[in-house]
Amino acid sequence: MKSPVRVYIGLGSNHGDSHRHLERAITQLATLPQTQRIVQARFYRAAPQGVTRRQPPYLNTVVALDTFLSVNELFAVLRRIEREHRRARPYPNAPRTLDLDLLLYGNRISRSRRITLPHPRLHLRPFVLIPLLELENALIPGKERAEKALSRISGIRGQRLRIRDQIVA
Ligand code: PH2
Ligand code: MG
Ligand code: MG
Repeated sequence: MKSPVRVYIGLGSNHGDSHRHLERAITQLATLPQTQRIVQARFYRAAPQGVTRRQPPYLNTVVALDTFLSVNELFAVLRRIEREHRRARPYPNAPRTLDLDLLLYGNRISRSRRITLPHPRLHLRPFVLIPLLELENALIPGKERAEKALSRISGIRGQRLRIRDQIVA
């Protein structure tokens, strides 16, 4: 019997009712076909990272799923859910109602034109690593475990502070 793949998805919102967008997206993910188990981390309020224009803070979390969906199927589903939340893309890194990033798909490494696995910036982002670590000290294939990645960047001034303002949902 084939076994499901453990995947991790990063969720972010900094436009509209972010709390509602994340809650609804998690319900949508939990009811996907061929998908078994969903575990969610708490919600974190985090300053936008790596953006050039001023924009509102993010609400971020991470969920884990066990799924039989392929990478391509899952990727298509994530884009569809974003569209259902009226996600617009007026310019790169614009504030968004919902961003769903495929972080890890089992231990898959992929550099196709559309999908890079693991997510190329996962190991540099405390707003991803901190909620991810609530679920598991996951191995970032080709790199190291999440805890190690976080310890590497937490020395960088301010990185940790920006995510300290935590909401327990
Ligand atoms: N997403 C980005 C850029 N910057 N900053 C935070 N705190 N959270 C995000 O989800 C985020 C970001 C691009 O997707
Ligand atoms: Mg993103
Ligand atoms: Mg994205």
